[in-house]
Amino acid sequence: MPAITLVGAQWGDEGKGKATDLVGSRVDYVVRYQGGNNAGHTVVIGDQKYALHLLPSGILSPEVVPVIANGVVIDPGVLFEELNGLNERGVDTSRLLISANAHLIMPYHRALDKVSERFLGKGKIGTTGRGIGPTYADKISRAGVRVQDMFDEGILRKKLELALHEKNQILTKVFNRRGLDLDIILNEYLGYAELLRPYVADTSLVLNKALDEGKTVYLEGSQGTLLDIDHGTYPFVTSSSPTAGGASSGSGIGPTRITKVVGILKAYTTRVGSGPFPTELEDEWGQWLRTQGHEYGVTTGRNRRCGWFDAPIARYATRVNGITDFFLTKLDVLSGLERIPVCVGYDVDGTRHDEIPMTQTDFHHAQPVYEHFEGWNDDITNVRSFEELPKAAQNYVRALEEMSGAPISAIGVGPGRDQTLELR
Ligand code: 2SA
Ligand code: GDP
Ligand code: MG
Repeated sequence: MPAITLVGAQWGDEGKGKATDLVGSRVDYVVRYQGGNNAGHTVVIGDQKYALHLLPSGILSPEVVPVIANGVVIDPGVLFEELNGLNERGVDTSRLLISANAHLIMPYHRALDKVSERFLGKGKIGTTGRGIGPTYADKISRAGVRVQDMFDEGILRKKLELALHEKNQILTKVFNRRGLDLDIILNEYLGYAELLRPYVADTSLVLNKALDEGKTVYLEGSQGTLLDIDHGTYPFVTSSSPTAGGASSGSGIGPTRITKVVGILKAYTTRVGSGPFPTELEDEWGQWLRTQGHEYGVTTGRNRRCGWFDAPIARYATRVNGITDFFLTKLDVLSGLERIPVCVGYDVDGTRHDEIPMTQTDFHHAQPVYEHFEGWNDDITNVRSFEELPKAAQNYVRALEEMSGAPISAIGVGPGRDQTLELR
């Protein structure tokens, strides 16, 4: 059986948590391959709502083995807080596996994330402040601390000495903040080491063996395509690779073993943080979408910026991820609109663009060109088949499918597990 990747097709918060949870009973492993506790994945099961930040959404399915793979950055304090929170709600988390190669978020990463955002002022990225960027920066510059380093006190101390030599200079001299104490950090992380030990594994080996045995592996992306460090709206991106290529390097599963890439696509568009967003609505319609769709950050509580569906973005996601099919979410949110605008291209300083412009400067200038689709009034949250949807909703879905370049295989009509229409 294959490995399947799930990616956010826009700027995150498309409903990946729900989509992953849905396949829970049909897969054996659910793997996080990038990002950290910047993610906020919501799963609604009956009257219970779970907000997951670091743990894979598969943790809620008793038959699934959840895996935090090498591409993830882990804040151990947050990890145990999340595990304890789930345990208190009766969720068994003992099956969790964590890669020995995953990098650790350290207190100086969190401090630097916050202080550099403050320094950037109006030009800030709008990060979640969880230390994600500085942790990946250290990983790439080969100065990071990995999970396995916690099991060797000598190595951990040496790495911390090197890191703090640099970070404390930056914190005190550049940003006028207090430096951090090596022994306090060392003792805190040595404490986590013993708690973490039972979960740590060679996750790439485990996953490849599972595939050899015919098991199904589901690679759950966080954030989204347009937040990818390479393919997103740089520098207004996260510091990892949420796109499908990242699933391979972030898990140690070769690309030839991944046979399906599901794009999660919201029926409109949202974004948290700074950066270009051509269809953003800064008027009462943006507020209308925010209210109807409950568009607030799951991790930070921030208002999400809201706008109409952007077809060039969906096409771009299909292209850079090799999306094989889409899960269209939140169609129910659009009920009650007379006409629904959809961005079909851009006007950039008088020139028509059918695809995302090559340069960020052009993308910042992109004005959406809209086509309007007939809306529907009926509440569709109880609909369970495509044919039961109002004709106008069916037409809207079919139009999005045609413009996005891959078939839509499922539609979300509410946050609940059962509020999903499967198309094929
Ligand atoms: P970071 O913290 O370095 O990853 O921030 C860099 C950019 O990435 C965006 N980002 C996100 N965008 C959408 N959803 C995310 N998760 C949370 C959620 C966000 C929240 O589910 O709602 O609660 O605010 C997420 N994580 C990172 C971020 O906004 C920056 O634009
Ligand atoms: P993720 O980061 O991609 O997992 O998405 P978030 O959890 O941050 O945000 C998606 C929100 O939409 C959550 O509150 C979900 O419960 C909710 N949701 C998911 N699918 C649907 C849907 O089809 N309809 C509605 N109304 N809500 C949905
Ligand atoms: Mg989210």
